[in-house]
Amino acid sequence: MHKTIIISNRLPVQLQISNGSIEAIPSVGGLATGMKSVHTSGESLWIGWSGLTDEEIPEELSKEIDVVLKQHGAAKVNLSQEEVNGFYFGFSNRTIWPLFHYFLQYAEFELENWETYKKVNQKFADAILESAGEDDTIWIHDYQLMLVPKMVRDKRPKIAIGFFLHIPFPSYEIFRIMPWREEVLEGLLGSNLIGFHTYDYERHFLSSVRRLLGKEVSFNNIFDDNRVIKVDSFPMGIDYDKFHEAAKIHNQNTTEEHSDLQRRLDSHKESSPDAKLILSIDRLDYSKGIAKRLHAFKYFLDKYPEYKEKVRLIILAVPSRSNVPQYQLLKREIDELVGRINGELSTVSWTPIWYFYRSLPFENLIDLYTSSDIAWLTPIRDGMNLVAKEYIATRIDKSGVLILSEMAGSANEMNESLLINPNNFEQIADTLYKAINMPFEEQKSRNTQLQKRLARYNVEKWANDFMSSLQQQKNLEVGNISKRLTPTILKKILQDYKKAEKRIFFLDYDGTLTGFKNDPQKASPDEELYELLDALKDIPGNEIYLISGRDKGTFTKWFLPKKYNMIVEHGVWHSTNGEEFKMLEKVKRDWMDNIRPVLESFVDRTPGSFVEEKNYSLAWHYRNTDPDFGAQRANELNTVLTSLIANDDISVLNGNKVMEVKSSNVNKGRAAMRILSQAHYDFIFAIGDDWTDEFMFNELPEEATTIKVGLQNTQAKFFIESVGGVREILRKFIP
Ligand code: GDG
Repeated sequence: MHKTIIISNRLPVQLQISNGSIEAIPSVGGLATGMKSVHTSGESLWIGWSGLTDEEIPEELSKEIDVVLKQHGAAKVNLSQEEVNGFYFGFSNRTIWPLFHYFLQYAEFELENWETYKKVNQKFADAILESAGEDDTIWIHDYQLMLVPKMVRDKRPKIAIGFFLHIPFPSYEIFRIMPWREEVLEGLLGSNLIGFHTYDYERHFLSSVRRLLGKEVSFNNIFDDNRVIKVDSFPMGIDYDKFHEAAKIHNQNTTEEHSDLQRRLDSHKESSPDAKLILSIDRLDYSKGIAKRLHAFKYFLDKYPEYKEKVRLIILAVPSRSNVPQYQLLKREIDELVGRINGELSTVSWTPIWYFYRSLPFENLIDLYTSSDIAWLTPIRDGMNLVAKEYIATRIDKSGVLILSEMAGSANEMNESLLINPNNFEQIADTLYKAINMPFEEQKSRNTQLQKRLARYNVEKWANDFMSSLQQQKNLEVGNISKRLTPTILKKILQDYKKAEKRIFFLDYDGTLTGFKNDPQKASPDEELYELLDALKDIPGNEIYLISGRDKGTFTKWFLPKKYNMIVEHGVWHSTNGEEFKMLEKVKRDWMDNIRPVLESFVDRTPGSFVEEKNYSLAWHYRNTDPDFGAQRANELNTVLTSLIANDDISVLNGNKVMEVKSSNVNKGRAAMRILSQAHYDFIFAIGDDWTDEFMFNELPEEATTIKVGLQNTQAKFFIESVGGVREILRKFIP
């Protein structure tokens, strides 16, 4: 049976060892709940670190722990204290976390931590490889494991791998600061599907892939050497029913059934019925903006002093990563701030801030959500923020106001909340004022919409959406196999070739016989290519045509002495047997004087681009420009040219990082057909990589063998993934 392997830094169970016996207690976190539908026992395995270091696990218990974990469908990766320090507290939380949350000042770039991160990622990958079958599906989670997809892919080229990042992906300008940025991107590209919470993170990632790795990106697909990787956004939801039902039960509880915390909250309500409770819950993390929130609260009370004794702020800060110095400093800062504000403003009957620094049981979380009039969440940067969603889910009578930072991923889906910029104290103070005074009807109408959306796109739907998208992506590859040039298809082609008496080959040059160079003049043929073409050409019955958009001068220099047959400038000229080039088509060139200045104006405005002037066409090359900017300019140029040439007999070809303007009656298809019309061939073969070769694939007779190099849409019968495979195929035609 095929299984799903989920892999995350931590397991969805917590181990407790007491008096030599082991217990695994299921975690209540969002991820664990969300994955429940995916993680059904027997068909899935969850791999992660148990939370205990090698030093903390008595040797004699290690095997027993494995047995206990197995009962929960889990397996552990063993980490030493040193590994946890370098990998988790070090690289994950002192490099990636601050950088990806735009806290550059906290980001440390320690080579040693990076080395440990790599080593530990390999440990996770090895654990997957040990348990994974070829048809299993792997889902890797979060920033601690970004190198794992490639490490698994290298060993299992065909396996389905999905990756989801739970934190923001920063803009290219930030991401590129990291010394090991290429390795991290390459690591992620081992996946078939890469998911983010929001479109913005997706867009930032794609931009980094284009700029740093130079990969071709089309919409949300990345074309790697031989694979297409899909990138998409899947905003994570919550277990809506769990929170909603818990709140319902909570509201029906009698006073005797109330928790201690709820009793305190009740007595607060009784003593000051008009006072509003404002709640914030976060892990104690600088990205959550807790200190700023405290300053903003003070600012609000200074601006609207009439609310003194009429509001109370409850802050629940959950201890987190206390081994990292930055978090220790933050803890101190918040302790001091709370003390200062309370000291300054408290009265005999009023403490403005209730501050809890601990993790509370789930029931207490529900007590807080259901008792608070306002949830106030002001992260400075947050991948999603599930607390905002949980608060809304618990509002059974649809009362309550959510004030949410626009820097949280959840702000994208929670438009009906009051969105604020966490740095704008004036706006925050006014929004608090608005929230306190919001009529119930308005609260109800906002929360009705929010609840509907959260109930629909819950965490189960999120997980299922991701999994089905991953499956689709995988099937797409399988679907392509019918057109991929498989060894069996190639064998059949070779049989036809051997049987034939008169054979013709049309071979595109750039991107087919040779890879692309930044400077086209540098893509000159190598010895190996000459030898290959000579051997092919010398086989009786073979006619070889190089067919290219290049100018005749360059090909004269490179190939005329070799007496290769050539068609250049898309079909304007042709030469056979080392004779001078002759015109294959009569073409006009009077339009060039009008178009040249237009292209030149684009060169002036697009650094790195240049115009190539051929005898009968003009080409604007933008391979060396900034990829986003170049693509944008190409679009612009396309619009300009289309309007300019509307009545002319010329057309624009969009090639691979080049736009070429030429006479409409010239193309590789027409040229190839003219050659074919001069004799009868019983084996026709054409191979090429870009748009200009599509004319050829389209026009050649049905029986021709046409092969596209690359994974883009094509009219060719077959495709191969990359230029790397072309020569290997041609060599097969030489006995
Ligand atoms: C990362 C990203 C992204 C909190 N205190 C207690 C408690 N919680 C629970 C909440 C909520 C979860 O912890 C916190 O989730 P967040 O989404 O708010 O934040 P992170 O922990 O930073 O999570 C974040 C998330 O991954 C998912 O992709 O949204 O942006 O940073 O579920 O209810 N639970 C209990 N006691 C507490 O005291 N029981």
